[in-house]
Amino acid sequence: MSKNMPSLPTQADDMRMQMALRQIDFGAAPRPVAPPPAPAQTPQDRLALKRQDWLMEVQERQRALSPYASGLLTAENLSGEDFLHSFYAPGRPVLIKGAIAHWPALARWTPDYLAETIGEAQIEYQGGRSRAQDYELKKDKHRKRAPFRQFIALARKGGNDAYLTASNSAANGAALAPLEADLGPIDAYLTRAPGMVWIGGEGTFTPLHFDLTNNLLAQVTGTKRVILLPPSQTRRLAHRSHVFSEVRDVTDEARLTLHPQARDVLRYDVLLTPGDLLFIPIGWWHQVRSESFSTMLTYTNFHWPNVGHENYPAG
Ligand SMILES: O=C(O)CCC(=O)C(=O)O
Repeated sequence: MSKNMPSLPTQADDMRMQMALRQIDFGAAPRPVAPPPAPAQTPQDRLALKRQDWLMEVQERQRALSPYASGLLTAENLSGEDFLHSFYAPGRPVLIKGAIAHWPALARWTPDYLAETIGEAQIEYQGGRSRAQDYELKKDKHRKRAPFRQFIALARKGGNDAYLTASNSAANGAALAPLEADLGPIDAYLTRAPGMVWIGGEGTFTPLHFDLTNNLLAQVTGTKRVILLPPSQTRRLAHRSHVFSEVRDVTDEARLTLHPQARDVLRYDVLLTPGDLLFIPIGWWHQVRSESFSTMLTYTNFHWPNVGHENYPAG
């Protein structure tokens, strides 16, 4: 596995042995996708949901007994097989240091280079964010267009107002295509489908939410602080609209005063630096703050099924 993980040198070997013992299950047909559960209507339904939350918390406490089963691991040179067995299939996050450090983009993607390369091409970004709290939930209201050079000038200023995010990627594919030459493949985990570009200044903030896919974040320029919380913490996070938490920011004292149950949540703080990959499994809560001008890509095109979004009970 990783030369950075001296406490777990035999995990992959153990895993291979266990898998070999279970080979008999490998040919089994995939299980059909269950229909979304009916909404809780009766007091018994609501009690059943509370019991589900209870079980998730008990299981989390049990996982904490072992570093093999819990915590946020950091890896280097993680093979596709080890990524699948130790992280992707169990739905466990991992920070993979330096995995894309060799990409030409790492040395090139400064604000000046980006502005020169994309120039006046029209792009879409998320704007007017500092006047709103719900800019992620109402992302369509915040779609703005501008020549790329103008957007970069906004991003250089810093703050949370302007951010080019994954939700703009469908509109920006052609305009940002020249940047693809600066990237490389991540063949161990992903197919060759393009990633979604994020560009923003110091201070962009993505509030607490989870995604409906497994995601791989690839940090190119600058640093980001990512806070990850396991799905077992959901009961404490005022999950009321779509995939968002009303807590918004577990580091903000004012929000914690409104939502005191979120004060002692189990969380993992990650500093994402250039060259790193961060795997965020489906359903894991996260919030992200840029500490500097930042560029990043996100990918969902894993070699393995990435399902769940198609039958999420959206409410
Ligand atoms: O980097 C960010 O600001 C947010 C990334 C994120 O939350 C995601 O990809 O789901």
